[in-house]
Amino acid sequence: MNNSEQVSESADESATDPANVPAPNPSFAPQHILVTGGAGFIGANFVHWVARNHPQVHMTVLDALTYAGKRENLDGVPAANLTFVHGNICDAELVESLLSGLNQRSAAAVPPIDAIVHFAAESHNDNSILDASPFLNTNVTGTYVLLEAARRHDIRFHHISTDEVYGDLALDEPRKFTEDSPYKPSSPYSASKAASDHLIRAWHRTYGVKATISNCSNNYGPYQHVEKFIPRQITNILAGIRPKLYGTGSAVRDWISVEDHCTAVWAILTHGRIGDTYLVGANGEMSNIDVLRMILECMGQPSDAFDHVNDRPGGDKRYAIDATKITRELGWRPRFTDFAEGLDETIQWYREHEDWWRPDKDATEAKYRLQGH
Ligand code: NAD
Ligand code: TDX
Repeated sequence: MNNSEQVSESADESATDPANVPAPNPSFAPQHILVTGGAGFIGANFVHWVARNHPQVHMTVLDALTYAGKRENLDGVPAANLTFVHGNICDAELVESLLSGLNQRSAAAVPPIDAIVHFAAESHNDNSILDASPFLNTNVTGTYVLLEAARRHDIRFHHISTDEVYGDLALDEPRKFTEDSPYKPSSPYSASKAASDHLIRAWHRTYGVKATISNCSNNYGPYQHVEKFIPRQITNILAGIRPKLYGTGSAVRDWISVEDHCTAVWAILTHGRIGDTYLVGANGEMSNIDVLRMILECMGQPSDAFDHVNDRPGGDKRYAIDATKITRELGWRPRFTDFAEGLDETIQWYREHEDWWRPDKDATEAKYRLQGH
């Protein structure tokens, strides 16, 4: 892979403590990033983070504004940093027009797009069990469209993926996922993400696309859709509905603050080894029932004030990330490792943003009732 066109960046605004970043790889200083799915949960957090920490970078957000995306998630991002395009990543003509600069605002002197950070996806396992087709369109075909565009324009590509591509681990084993774990996805969602990872690897190897992949564990924080575990339970309590726990609640997830995920993506984009995969996690393993009990306690509810509901068909038992590679190679470390504190702040955010979540709540719960959840 030829990195010669990648330019040096002063390490002043590194994703983590710059003193800890050994930066063994050629560094890359993006000037204009195409952020797909930037109006969703993690994408929006990433756009806010980049605008705050790297204000010289322009971002074009391409987002279809599905049920999971909201334009207002980007409110507060300075106009100088952001171009918002409402559109679909499967639309090859639109993607081409963005990379060719045809869609650019004439007034601003914005440099051409030199990187794609690809968050856009159908992201919810339960939805994929009801209907897999949007998952195949967006996660597989959409990724293919973006890869072909990155190939034509020879630009940097970072793909956001998930630890779910590795299937699950037993509750009682010490093993964690590493970059060498075999792919073994369980759900239509995770199978579609695994397929997209394979496309990235193939386009790198065959065509030399300058791609990297991150596989991250479960994120929590502001702007997460109320369909997901933590926001669903918080907003249930706020709406006077009893929280719903799948099965016994023994399944384990490895929680990471969304801001820590964003700094990891930045570290990989700017210093990652082209063609490589990096696992991202914060040693945050916790059973679902323990997380729910923490939410109940924090919100002043009795510890048994919830319902057990149907388990997810094929539901994964445990995820756990070994983040040694990204720590050793890029000096990245999670900063927000006090889960109780992070959960408390997240609860506070949902308390203060009822206008944001309320419009989605009824439809989300109605869909869950169909599934016995
Ligand atoms: P999300 O569902 O909150 O947001 C997805 C965004 O993509 C939305 O804004 C939606 O409108 C947009 N989108 C969907 N289809 C599109 C299309 N065809 N064209 C353009 N835009 C489209 O998802 P999220 O939780 O923010 O996840 C973002 C990425 O991170 C996904 O790729 C997901 O697989 C991955 N990931 C998520 C987690 C997690 O805990 N949420 C963990 C690891 C990896
Ligand atoms: O109401 C619920 N009750 C419950 O017990 C919901 C919605 C979920 N659960 C359980 C199922 C899982 O064991 O909680 C766990 C977490 O569920 P989700 O929030 O749906 O997340 P998960 O399926 O683990 O996937 C998430 O992390 C990996 C994201 O949604 C994915 O996009 C990401 O790839």
